[in-house]
Amino acid sequence: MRVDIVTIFPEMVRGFVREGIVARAHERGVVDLAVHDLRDFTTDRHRVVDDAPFGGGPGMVLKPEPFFRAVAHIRATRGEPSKVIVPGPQGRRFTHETAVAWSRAEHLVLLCGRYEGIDERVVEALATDEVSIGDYVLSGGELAAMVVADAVVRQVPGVVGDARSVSEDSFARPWLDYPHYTRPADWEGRRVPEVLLSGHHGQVARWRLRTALERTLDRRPDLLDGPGFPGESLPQETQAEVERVLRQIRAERLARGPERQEREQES
Ligand code: JD8
Repeated sequence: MRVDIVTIFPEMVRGFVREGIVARAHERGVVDLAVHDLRDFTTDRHRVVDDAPFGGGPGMVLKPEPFFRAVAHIRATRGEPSKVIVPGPQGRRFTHETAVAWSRAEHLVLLCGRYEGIDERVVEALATDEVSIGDYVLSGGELAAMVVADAVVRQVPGVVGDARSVSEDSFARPWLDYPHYTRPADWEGRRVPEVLLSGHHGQVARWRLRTALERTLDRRPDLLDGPGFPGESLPQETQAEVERVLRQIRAERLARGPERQEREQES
């Protein structure tokens, strides 16, 4: 897979490319990620990339020409992109499903905005997709582009060493992960749950499913009544087990009473 990121802050993105998952994918020859400085595609002496918005108002807007020249350069030197993605708060939500779908693409281009954003004609003429990574305000598209690249690249076969780590990722399942522990078994009096030291794989699996579902009920109940639940791709017996454990947790909580539950959640 090829990935090209166009930005006015190439050094910000290069750090991400040098470390972690994308670097590993690059070493393994699975992903080829290139960062392009938008200023290299200006034609004026001062390399100006922004201008005041038509219609007035605060801030600056990124000019169209450098983006058109950058994408033409990428087409000529790196081939026709499968997708040209513009991260922005006006985009459709980027989700795990999007990451999985885009991991099958041959060539992704990500265009990063700054200031008030990018001239809309760039989005109209060049973008295949406009995506937002979440409901909070970032100062530019770079962090969002890196989030998208990271999430997509780790779905490409051969990037994450142990394929189980990918298929067992939370959001690959429609509930949250269970808590993790490593040595020592006692850290200043804080003990690892006894069942994890027991060597009983069946008990460990049941404990993990139960704590995962308890956390999900507490922190992300929306995941459990969403349309993605209990998940079409899960084996039937897993689905049935999940439903059974959920009913059990809910029944226990009802029996315990709501006041006690609130106190327990605080501690
Ligand atoms: C791209 C410029 C900043 C946007 C004025 C401050 C994505 N989930 C997300 N939150 N924010 C962004 C995002 C923000 C961006 C740009 C992405 C380019 N800004 C602007 C308009 C209003 N500010 C994002 N994906």
